Order: sequence, then structure tokens, then C-alpha cells
Amino acid sequence: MDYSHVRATDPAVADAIADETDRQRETLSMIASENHASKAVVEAQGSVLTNKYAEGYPGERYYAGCEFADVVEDLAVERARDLWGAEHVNVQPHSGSQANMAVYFAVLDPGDRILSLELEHGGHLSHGHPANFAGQLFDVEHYRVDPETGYLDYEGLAATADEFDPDAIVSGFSAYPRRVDWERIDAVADAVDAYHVADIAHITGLVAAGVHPSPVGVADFVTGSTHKTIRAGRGGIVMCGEEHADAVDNAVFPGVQGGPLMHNVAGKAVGFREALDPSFTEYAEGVVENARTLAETLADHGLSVVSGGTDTHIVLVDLRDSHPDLSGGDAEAALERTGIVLNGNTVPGETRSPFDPSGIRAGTAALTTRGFDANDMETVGDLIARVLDAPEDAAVRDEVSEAVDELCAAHPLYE
Ligand code: DSN
Repeated sequence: MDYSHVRATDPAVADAIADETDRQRETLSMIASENHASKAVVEAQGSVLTNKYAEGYPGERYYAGCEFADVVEDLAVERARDLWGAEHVNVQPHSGSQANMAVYFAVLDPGDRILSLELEHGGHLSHGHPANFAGQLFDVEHYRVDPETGYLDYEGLAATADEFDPDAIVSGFSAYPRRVDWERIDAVADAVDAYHVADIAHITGLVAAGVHPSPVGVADFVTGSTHKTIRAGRGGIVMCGEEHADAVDNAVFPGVQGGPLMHNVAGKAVGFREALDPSFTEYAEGVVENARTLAETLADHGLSVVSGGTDTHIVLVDLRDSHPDLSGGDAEAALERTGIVLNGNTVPGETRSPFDPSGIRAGTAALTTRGFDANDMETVGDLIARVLDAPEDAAVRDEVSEAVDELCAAHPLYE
């Protein structure tokens, strides 16, 4: 990618972009919410569409000169419909959190009740954490995973819903590795007369490719982000039935946002087109196979994989049994020193703190984009286990760094 104009104008920023490009090339990106967008997506996001204000929707904008913004947004919407089969799609949310905010504002009033998965069990800030707008504006109660199995406790969810009588139930998670039974959660929502909001931010790509069941047509609203497993331009998306279309559109604009980020909408359109190619199904299958291999390899090394494995791109490891003195934060730091980039993460039944939790979370979306296969993932799992067993050992660090360099060289990025 050519950043010659940035370099001529602002060498400090050009250097940071070049350094970040090298960092992505020379490390293993295993943060489960990240991916490597194609050059085409990056180019579209860096386009002159950033200059355009286009408040409103295609054909009904508040400003003049929106004819090409309309083309881009129509394409993004049409392709999203093809990918996920939704009746109505809004591609303007700036992020997954904004998408959730728009849905809440479309059908809830401040003070209404939301039932969602607790953050340390795999939920998300925007599902009602007290530090987030959702926790501040709404009355929030949580359901949990079964601490023994790591699987969603659907019966507990139903019992809490009966007691709490929520106005909305949020499903969809940011650190839950297993397949979600959307119908079962929807039945609970129906029984208590609550809206069902399924936030598929992490698994948008897996759902689009059919390797994870879809909540579209099951839940009342499906929200997500567009840059994780679906690998399109950065931002959010809302999908719903026609009956909620106006409420959602009005909530996104003018409810919670002003002008859409049209360069990001263009990145979404381009990424969605890429995801409609049959090769994307192969990619998504590879993502899940790689995550399974990683989970098995880590388990073979004696690590405790939450729920015993994965059905998605996420592998969540509880370090407390195998490495009681190693926190997730220290594990993250030790791995980063070798070029393996993932995050410390809370785990069900957390006994440390969100700032220095007891687990690590790894994802396989970005490495699969680079062409990593199951054999590579076995190697990566071996390397992670080596570092966790000797986080302060300089010789281990050097050897693992060298192996990471070799893996990166074998799978070049952004050439
Ligand atoms: N930060 C994202 C994640 O890592 O799951 C979600 O917003």
C-alpha cells in the first residue's frame, strides 16, 4: 500500500502507519475481534468518500451531491441482504456498540429492563455493563454460563427471565466459543414478551458462510460489527424485519448518529462483495477448523480450555488450574514479547479482575486470512504453551520469537 502523500505531508504519521503495517506482518494477530482486511477494503475506506456528508438514506438525503454515496450504500445494503438474508438492513452504525444503541433506542425507553450475558461470562460492555451507556440508561440483569461446562445455561436464562420480566433479551457474545441456540433464547423472549436482540459481532462471517446457525429471521433484531470474521470495512450493522425498519433507521439517524461514515460504508460494501465469493465459505470453515486445532493442542498441553473446545473462531483458556500464579495480563505480555498477540480475558467464575483477569482469549480469523492451516495452528498452540510454561525465560522467548518470524515469513501479508 502506498502512503506517499501521508509521508510527504506528515512523516510522523507515515512512520506510525509503516510501523503498524510491519507489526501486523511480523506478529501473529490472534485478538479474536481482529482480522486483516483486504487491500481493496482498506483502499475503499481511505477514499474521498470521507469528505461527503450524507445524512439520511439513499434517495432521501438532507444534503445535495449524494448520488455516489447512494450507490455505495445501496450496494452495501443489497450485499448484506444477500449474505445474511435479512428483510431490512442498516449499514450506517459506526460500530457494533452504536448498532446496539440504535436498537435499544428503537424499541426501549430509559429505565426498561435488559437481560444479557454477564461480561465475565462472555458478554459485552454494550449489553449493559455499568460503565457503559447501556448499564447507565437501562435496568440490567444477567444470565450466565454453567460454571461446570462453560456452556450457556439456557435453563438459568429462562428462570431469570421469568423472575426479571425483561423488555429485551440480548444474546450474542464476545467471548463465548460455542454454538448458540437462537431458537431456544427466542422462545424465552417470546414467553416473557421481550424483544430478542442477537448481537453477532464476533461471528458475522461464520453466520454469513453458514458455518454457524443464523439468528436472522429468529431474533427480532440482529446487530453486529463488520470488520471481525466478516472482514469488511470497519463499523456496525443492524438487521431486522420490515416491521421494525423505520424505527431502526430513525434510531440510527437522527437518533444516535449524524452523518454516516461513507468511506466505511464503502469498505463494508467491498468486504461484503468479497464475502459473497464462494471462497469465503472455505475461509470460514478454515477459521473454525483452525480454532478447533488450537483448542485441542492447548488442551493436550494441559491447559484448561473453557467449555472443552470451540465451535467458532474463539478459544478461551482459564489459566487457574494449569498456571495458578500466571494472570491473563502477564500471559498476554509474555506472549506479546514473542510476537504472539492476543488478550488477557475474564473467564466464567472470575476470581481476579477485568484489568488482570484469569484467562486468555485467542481467535483464528486473522491467521486464517494469512493462510494458516491446521498444521500451522498446531505449531502456534505448541508455541503458546511453551511461553505460558516459562513466561520469564529469555531462551524460550528467543526461540519462540524465531519460530513466529518463520511462520510470518511463510504467510506474507500486505505485500
Ligand atoms: N473489543 C471487541 C472484542 O475484542 O471483543 C468487542 O468490542
